[in-house]
Amino acid sequence: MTAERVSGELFGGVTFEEAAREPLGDGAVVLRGFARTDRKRLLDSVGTIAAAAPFRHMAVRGGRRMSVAMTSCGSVGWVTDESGYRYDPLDPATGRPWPPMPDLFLALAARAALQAGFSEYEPDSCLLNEYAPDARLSLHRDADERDFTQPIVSVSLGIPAVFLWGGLERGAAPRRLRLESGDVVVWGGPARLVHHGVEPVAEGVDPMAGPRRFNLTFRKAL
Ligand code: MD3
Ligand code: FE
Repeated sequence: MTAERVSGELFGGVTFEEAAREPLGDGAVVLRGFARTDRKRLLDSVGTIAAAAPFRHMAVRGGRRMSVAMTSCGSVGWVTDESGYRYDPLDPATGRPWPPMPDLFLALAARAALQAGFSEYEPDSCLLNEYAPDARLSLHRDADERDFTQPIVSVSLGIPAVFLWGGLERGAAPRRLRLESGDVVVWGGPARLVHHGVEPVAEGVDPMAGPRRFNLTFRKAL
């Protein structure tokens, strides 16, 4: 296979990137393996970001700490504490601005959004989630952003997880979807405010990431 084809050149009228598109439902598209060839460089960037803005288990209102550890990069980062959720230009753990968004992150997110029909996607924040085995994310909506016309792009890295995709209303039985290292999902339009979550992650070891799952979610927060 030629390098041109691998990077997505026209091939029988259809690019490899287009061929990997799997519609999941109204407004949601799975791009299987879209970030596979970038896994190593993405994980290296996660390490660089975490060295400046460490992963931490944040407290939610009520005081419980999340099983998922989080950090951010970009001009703002998502934080939660006793006073609620917000996007903050400073990392409360260090008092410094969040690390800049790597060019690789921006380029990948824009390329994935384009595949789902969103041109000129310019996220200003990327939330990095770290899951050890047993960590989970209960059903929720991402509604702290200002502009719901902008999609969210998510990149899975490391050990697999079962993603839960609910309806627009709370209480709808969620669909289950296995996400593996290098899978990318774009959520926009009618899917932008669906309830979603992650089942407790099973034990496992990924050759590049070790016994962990990372998820990058790109957001246009401001
Ligand atoms: C569907 N993260 O950080 S990414 C989150 O795997 C979050 O770490 C999960 O949900 C994770 O908020 C899931 C997939 C995802 C992200 C945002 C969405 C799905 C979404 C926003 C709207 C609808
Ligand atoms: Fe979410």
